[in-house]
Amino acid sequence: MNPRPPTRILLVHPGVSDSPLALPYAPWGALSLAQALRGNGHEVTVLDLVGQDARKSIREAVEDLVPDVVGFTGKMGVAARRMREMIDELRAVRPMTRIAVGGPLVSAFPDSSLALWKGVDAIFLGEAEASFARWVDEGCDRSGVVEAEEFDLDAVGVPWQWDQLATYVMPAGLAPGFTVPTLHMSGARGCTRRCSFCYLATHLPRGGFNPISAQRLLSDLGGIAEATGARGFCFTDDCLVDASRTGIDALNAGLIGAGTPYELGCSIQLSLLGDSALLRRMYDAGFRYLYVGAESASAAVRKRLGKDDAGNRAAELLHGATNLGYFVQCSVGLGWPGETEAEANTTLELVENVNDVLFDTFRFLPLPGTPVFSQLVDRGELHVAKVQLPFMDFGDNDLNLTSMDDDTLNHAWEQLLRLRDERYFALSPQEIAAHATAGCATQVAGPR
Ligand code: B12
Ligand code: SF4
Repeated sequence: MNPRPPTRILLVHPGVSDSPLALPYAPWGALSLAQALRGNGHEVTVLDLVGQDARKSIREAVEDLVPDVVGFTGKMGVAARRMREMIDELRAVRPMTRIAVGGPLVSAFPDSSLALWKGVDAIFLGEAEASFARWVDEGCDRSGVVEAEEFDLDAVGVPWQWDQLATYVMPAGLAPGFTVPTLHMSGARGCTRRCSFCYLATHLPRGGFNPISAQRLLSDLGGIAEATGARGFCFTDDCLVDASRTGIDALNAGLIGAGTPYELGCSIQLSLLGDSALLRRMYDAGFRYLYVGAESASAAVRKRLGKDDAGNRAAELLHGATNLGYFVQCSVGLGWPGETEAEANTTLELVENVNDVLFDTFRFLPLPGTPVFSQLVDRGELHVAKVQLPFMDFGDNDLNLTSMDDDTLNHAWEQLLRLRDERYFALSPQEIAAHATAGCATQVAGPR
């Protein structure tokens, strides 16, 4: 038991957008920390300030709650800029408040002397339920970089005990592939694979995989359904279907045993679409939506990225899943290191020829902390100023790391956007409305 008096903690998700329309993904990281901290007797408030005026909203929040500690979730791009504005405002109005930041932005920029962390007392690497709780219990005195510690996720599960959660449930029919009110969430941390461009491996202690058990997940889905009315659940993790399949097998069995009470969706690896027994079993358990981070249809590009060897069969695999009754969404990118025109064309052909799948598109930007990023820097092929990088949004940049000249790459990119938009506008008005509303929550349109 913590011997100190309870600490008043405000956890803030600054939001990935200046628009309130980007609401539909709950601040799960902050909610998970809050559950762990409450277990130690602290008073915790979680606020998602997405779309609100950054300076005004944080000023009002601290005037209202008077916290001892404010913790921010750090993410890249617009989210990083919003976080900076909030920290500057907070330092101006309440200079004595302890400020902590965690989240993917810290794992990508783990140097506490960077201007990015000016005014911040401590930055937390990776999963922070255990390390942040310890920091608070010890009086919030430690400064600088705080390492992650192992934590059994079943201790908090899916942290749904939050009075705002129902506002993140999409009404029936609005989330692509779902016919019931649907909530997007995370059921695991990290990944069992090791793609060379992916940031996730740097985010977990020792680069691991940390799932919530199927038993705990099932119990939390029941709690969420009762509390919010959600009957659809979409898992955004790349690894709900992990390499060992232990978790998904147990989840399927539990769902079928419970009479298949929900519609479900998840991300899945391209090659796994070839396992029709797995897909049928998932369908029987209630899965209806699959998100495939294909990245490229070129087998050679995929090999360089450490992906599986399914590139040549991408069209066949995607069709296979839609034929089984799934709504399939697939993300592809251009601009991969060393990518040739022929390799880019393979991806364009996939998008042109596969008509029953919705495609997300992005233009690759390497993530700090990944093998690809280090290789490019070592070879002198990447010269992005480190101070700017945290504030850049992935997916839309003019970096050229390919073997193509700028005109060829730009032309390929325009073609990809045209193909994507043609598909998009071929949808019915209802489907467009659904996709536009659901867009930012159903996809991680970028390097994952
Ligand atoms: C859902 C999701 C989205 C959704 C919703 C995002 C939103 N509204 O915040 C959408 C689709 C909008 C999205 C967009 C993007 N995303 Co995204 N997304 C995810 C995903 C799949 C799940 C996030 C999640 O809920 N995790 C589970 C929660 C519980 O974990 P967590 O938030 O990390 O929290 C833990 C720690 O980070 C830490 N922590 C968090 N907050 C705090 C606060 C304090 C004070 C402390 C101490 C600790 C702490 O402790 C928490 C508990 O352990 C992750 C991958 C992943 N599995 O994490 C990628 C991920 C976060 N996204 C990523 C990227 C690249 C993007 C995009 C940039 C892609 C693009 N092309 O534009 C955009 C931009 C948005 C942005 N600025 O972040 C990268 C982040 C890379 C980076 N270094 O920042 C990730 C890690 C994917 C990857 N493998 O690379 N994303
Ligand atoms: S890109 Fe996806 S599959 Fe590859 S390591 Fe990252 S999360 Fe795992």
